[in-house]
Amino acid sequence: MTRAQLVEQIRKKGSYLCVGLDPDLSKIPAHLLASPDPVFEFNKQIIDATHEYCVAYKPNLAFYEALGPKGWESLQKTIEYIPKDLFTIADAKRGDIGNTASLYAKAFFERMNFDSITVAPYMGEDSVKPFLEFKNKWVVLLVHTSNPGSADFQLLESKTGRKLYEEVILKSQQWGTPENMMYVVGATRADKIGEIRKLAPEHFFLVPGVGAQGGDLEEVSKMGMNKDCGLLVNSSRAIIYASSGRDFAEAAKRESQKLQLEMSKYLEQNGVT
Ligand code: NUP
Repeated sequence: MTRAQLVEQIRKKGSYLCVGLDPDLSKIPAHLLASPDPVFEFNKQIIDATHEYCVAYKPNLAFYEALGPKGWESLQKTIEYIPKDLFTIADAKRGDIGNTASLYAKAFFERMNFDSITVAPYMGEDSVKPFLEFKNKWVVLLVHTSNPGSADFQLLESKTGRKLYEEVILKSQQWGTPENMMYVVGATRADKIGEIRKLAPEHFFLVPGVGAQGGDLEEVSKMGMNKDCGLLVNSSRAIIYASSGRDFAEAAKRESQKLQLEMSKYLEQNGVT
């Protein structure tokens, strides 16, 4: 998907919501466990209930890999089921030497047809560039993550006086463009989002951490939005596990609609309509 297509979807739907598809067999409603593929059945019903209100889906690979070959099958079926006008993110956090990175790119962009993949920048340029060679596919680079441990390395100061995550943003802008690279910026440190926006005015940010991790949508939107919106705000557990009963899809619909309504207000306030 191109940047223009993504922006068009955001304007059309009045939403920059990304629904995280992190299905956990110990949490999905018990009545689904009897179906031949409970994970896919769960995702299918979540997608049916939420696709009007979101512009992206982000399956986190851990939840599928943990189930072995069957998990990969559920993931493949899920990605094929997602309507084609929605942006897809493989939250796989890959990163390796060049020839290996090329095969990771092939796996997620060609075999599974994801629009984008999360990549760790730690191994540097040659580990990221192979992902950028695919037309209309995106790298979502980890910059300032939402977890407490993000301070361990990301906030270290370099010789220049800048923090490591700032160096990542500046350096990576020599590799990719706002047309094929996004940055992961956690919602739990909304104060940082404004600073990061100054370093990367045009790039989209994938912002996880709203909902279960306590990030604030209003603050994230105020600090992070640019003229094309420039945000994809992810919520996983707060949507998909809004109810653990037979009404889980209805509850997910309610939660995603609530976020979409709030988002449409912020889009309007920022003139992104
Ligand atoms: O910084 C990050 N924080 C984060 O939570 C980068 C991520 N990719 N994630 C992922 O986003 C996390 O692994 C999970 O898949 C999702 C957040 O889920 P939830 O807290 O909304 O349930």
